Amino acid sequence: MCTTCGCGPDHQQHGHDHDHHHQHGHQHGPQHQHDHGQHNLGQAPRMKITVEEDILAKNNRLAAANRALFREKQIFSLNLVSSPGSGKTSLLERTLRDLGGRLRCAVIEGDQQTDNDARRIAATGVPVRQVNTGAGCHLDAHMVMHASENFDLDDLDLLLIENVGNLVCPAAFDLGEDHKVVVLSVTEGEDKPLKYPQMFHNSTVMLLNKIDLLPHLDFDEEKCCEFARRVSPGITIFQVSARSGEGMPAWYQWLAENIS
Ligand SMILES: Nc1nc2c(ncn2[C@@H]2O[C@H](COP(=O)(O)OP(=O)(O)O)[C@@H](O)[C@H]2O)c(=O)[nH]1
Ligand SMILES: [Mg+2]
Repeated sequence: MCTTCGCGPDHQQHGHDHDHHHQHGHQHGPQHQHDHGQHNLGQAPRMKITVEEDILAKNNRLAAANRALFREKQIFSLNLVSSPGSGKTSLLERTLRDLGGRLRCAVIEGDQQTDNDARRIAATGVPVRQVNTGAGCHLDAHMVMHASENFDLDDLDLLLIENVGNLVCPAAFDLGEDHKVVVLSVTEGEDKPLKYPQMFHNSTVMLLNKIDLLPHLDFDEEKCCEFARRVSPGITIFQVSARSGEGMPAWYQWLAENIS
């Protein structure tokens, strides 16, 4: 069971090597800090914290191994995070169709069930691997490690990872990516950066998608960007439409500047 979010048995399937020598001195994410604040409530929360630290500490070790491998192979890697339906797959499809010829790309698709998104990506001609998390609400570093074994890493410039749609749990799990890219669509409301600050704080880029719909909404773009910068002062924001292509060249420029 993932004790970070209580989201199911999937971590046990991947082998939870409970190492009691590593129960202290872990890197503590914001989730831990929150739970540590509940120490004085009794025994049960303390036990939960220990298991949770083990899960995240193990994930961090595997993420560090992924990061080292991707760096060695000179692969730029991005972890796309968002609510379900904000347009992650649509943005990937458009990006791959527009840049595919110029960059060697591969995609890891994360969803609880189905290979729908992997099929959409495969139609662009780019190598793709679907990971189904079952009850799990996020990808972890172990899943990414195994999924990436399906690609020729010597023949890759850009690895794009689409996380499970969820603005909460994926924020806590480092996959070894260079950057998290949070996708927010204008139909979700401008207050989401304030409601889910961890995700926006941990992201380098925000893609504000579906701007083609703005004429039909009362979404306040300026406020949304101000909220995003309030929780993540250095965040780079691109306002885009995966449908019309508006704003996409600036995103491509950012990619080009960051890929070695
Ligand atoms: N109008 C509009 N619809 C979009 C845009 N991007 C995605 N969509 C639609 O939003 C829905 C969810 O998109 P999808 O890419 O599957 O989102 P994901 O769940 O984040 O991967 C689909 O019906 C898309 O056609 C956009 O820029 N504008
Ligand atoms: Mg998708």
